[in-house]
Amino acid sequence: MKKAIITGITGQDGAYLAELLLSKGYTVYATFRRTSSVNFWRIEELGIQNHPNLHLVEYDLTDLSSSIRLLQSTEATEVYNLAAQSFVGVSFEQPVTTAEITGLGAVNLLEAIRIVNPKVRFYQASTSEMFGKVQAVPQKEDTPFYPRSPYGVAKLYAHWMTVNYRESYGIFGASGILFNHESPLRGREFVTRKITDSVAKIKLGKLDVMELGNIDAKRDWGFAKEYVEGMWRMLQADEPDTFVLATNRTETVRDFVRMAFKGAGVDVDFQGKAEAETAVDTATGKTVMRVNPKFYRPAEVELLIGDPAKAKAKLGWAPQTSLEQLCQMMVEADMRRNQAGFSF
Ligand code: NDP
Ligand code: GDR
Repeated sequence: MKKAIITGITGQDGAYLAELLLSKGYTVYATFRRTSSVNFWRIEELGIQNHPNLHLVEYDLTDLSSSIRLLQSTEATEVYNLAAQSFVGVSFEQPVTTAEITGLGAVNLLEAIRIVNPKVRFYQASTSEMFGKVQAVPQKEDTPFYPRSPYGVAKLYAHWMTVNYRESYGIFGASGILFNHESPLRGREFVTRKITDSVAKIKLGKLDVMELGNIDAKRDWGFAKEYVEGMWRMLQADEPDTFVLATNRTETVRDFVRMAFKGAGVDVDFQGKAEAETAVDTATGKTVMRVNPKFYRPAEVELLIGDPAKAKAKLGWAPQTSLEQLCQMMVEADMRRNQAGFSF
């Protein structure tokens, strides 16, 4: 029976990846941080919290000695490093913490692998945020990096350390450069889920208007459940490598707002420009979205669109779910939750 470590089980991808590995017969050691009230709502929603092969392990990525003990005690042969301070906006407020967790944290695990068992296969959750300021489109594995946030810079360090441990010590370090991937399990601070949750609240009369930042930003959004399959495939490959996972379609945040309202049966018109832009319900004339510059970032990634051709050719991976289907799935989940008084 294969044994895998997943760091970040309380996050979106950790939950989906645990579900996938358990379905493949793995024993999964899934790590969570000590907090005063740990929240396992995602694995509960997937119904895997009591799976006999799922072992929840208390662990902090910033602690080298516990990384070493984690490797020793589990004897896992695959490590998926999904833990991170992953919110770009917060990384501008907490650059040092972001560097320690998102950047150096990965090195703690790489060092633990080097010390305990260099044969362990390692997956690093890299990101399209490393491309940052547009150098070329669509972005692919050899596009130059130009990160635009402390988060992007920290992830770029972790990415290069993964490549360096691959080249220096022969460690099987795979780096997945994943573009934005969303789902009903997405955290509510990220824009897609903020939008679908707000749309549900507005539709149910629990909120008047949602406030957003830069709605001109363009993102390549895919479905998280399909992206964790790509992570697994990267660790089953013959050689460690770097792969882009993306849909090769890009839309603005504004388009996603329109799509989400449509999914709830509401047509909206956008009016005004920049900081004064609003979206108005065409049936009632009510303003349901307005821009608030407080959500602008000091530096923005304007356009992301990825080319997943290498992953398709070498891993047989391709996205299946359209953005319309994904958005509809999220709106419906948030309608159900808000009707039931669910608040995560
Ligand atoms: P989430 O923010 O949902 O989850 C992050 C996880 O990391 C949480 O379980 C969190 O725990 C944990 N974590 C944070 N700090 C520490 C720490 N010091 N020690 C141990 N665990 C910690 O992220 P996603 O699931 O969306 O993303 C997974 C990974 O993929 C992240 O590394 C992210 O940066 C990266 N990524 C995500 C993309 C996306 O679109 N979703 C795209 C590209 C990369 P807690 O709940 O306690 O905060
Ligand atoms: P991102 O995702 O920064 O791409 O990072 P996020 O959903 O936070 O932002 C996407 C775009 O929407 C704009 N935006 C807003 N964003 C948020 N969160 N809240 C708002 O109110 C809002 N209004 C406009 C942002 O400015 C941005 O342009 C995500 C994370 O999951 C990272 O961990 C991951 O690495 C990348 O995706 C790929």
